[in-house]
Amino acid sequence: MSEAPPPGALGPVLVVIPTYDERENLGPVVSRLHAAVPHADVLVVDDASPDGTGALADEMAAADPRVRVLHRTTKEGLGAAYLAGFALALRGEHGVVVEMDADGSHAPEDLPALLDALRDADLVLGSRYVRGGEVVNWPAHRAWLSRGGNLYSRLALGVPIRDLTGGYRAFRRQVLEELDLDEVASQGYCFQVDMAWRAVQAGFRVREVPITFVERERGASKMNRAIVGEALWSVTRWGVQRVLRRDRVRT
Ligand SMILES: Nc1nc2c(ncn2[C@@H]2O[C@H](COP(=O)(O)OP(=O)(O)OP(=O)(O)O)[C@@H](O)[C@H]2O)c(=O)[nH]1
Ligand SMILES: [Mg+2]
Repeated sequence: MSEAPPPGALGPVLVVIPTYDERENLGPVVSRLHAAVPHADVLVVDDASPDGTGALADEMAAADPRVRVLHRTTKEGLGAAYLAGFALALRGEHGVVVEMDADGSHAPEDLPALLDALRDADLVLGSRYVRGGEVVNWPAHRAWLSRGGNLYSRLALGVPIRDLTGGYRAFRRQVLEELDLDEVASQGYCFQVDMAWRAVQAGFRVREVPITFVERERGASKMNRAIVGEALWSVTRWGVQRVLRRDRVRT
């Protein structure tokens, strides 16, 4: 990792990028990231991708001190990959930890705006569904699934957040230190709702900034029915718990 002290009072920035079969995408996304935010360190978390993304990441790390790789032996989902990345991040000195997909959907060019918003927030969510946010090239069924999932999550949890399921985020280190990450069991995209919900409940300041989300051009999606089912079940459970807690306080 680079040793130079970065600008900004929040401290060095670590961008965690989970990868599973992203060989064609990882190089371009990290180049774009370093063009946009040159001081950002990168932690690639690869789950033994069959296409050799892990080996490519090792080559990138050998050539660039800002890049590190965490190799995991089995594919355990996005949530587990991020949790492993966060645990490693917290052993280091970074003051800001960013979540970013490897497939180019999260434009590295939007990262300065996320980091800027973190000055007066604890968690910044890149949002497709606030004014100025956008989704490009999504088929109708993906758009409806995402809109419906977000509407359901917002109503069930009672939070005024438009994009709870997005995965482009910047955390102040303190958020990851204070949340009980050992308790987070969500594996797929439900992980994103889980983390935002925990941050809100813990009283952290959560802010949304608009992003332009572009559907991947290369490689395959890892989205599947099990991931959607997990999210639906978990959000429903959290929503019911919230209502029961509220009723208990009233009586
Ligand atoms: N390490 C690891 N990374 C994963 C796993 N599942 C997904 N990812 C990565 O997480 C990011 C998001 O996954 P995507 O497949 O792009 O999911 P998505 O954005 O909902 O789907 P698309 O819109 O089709 O791209 C990508 O960088 C994936 O490579 C996993 O089990 N382990
Ligand atoms: Mg994607």
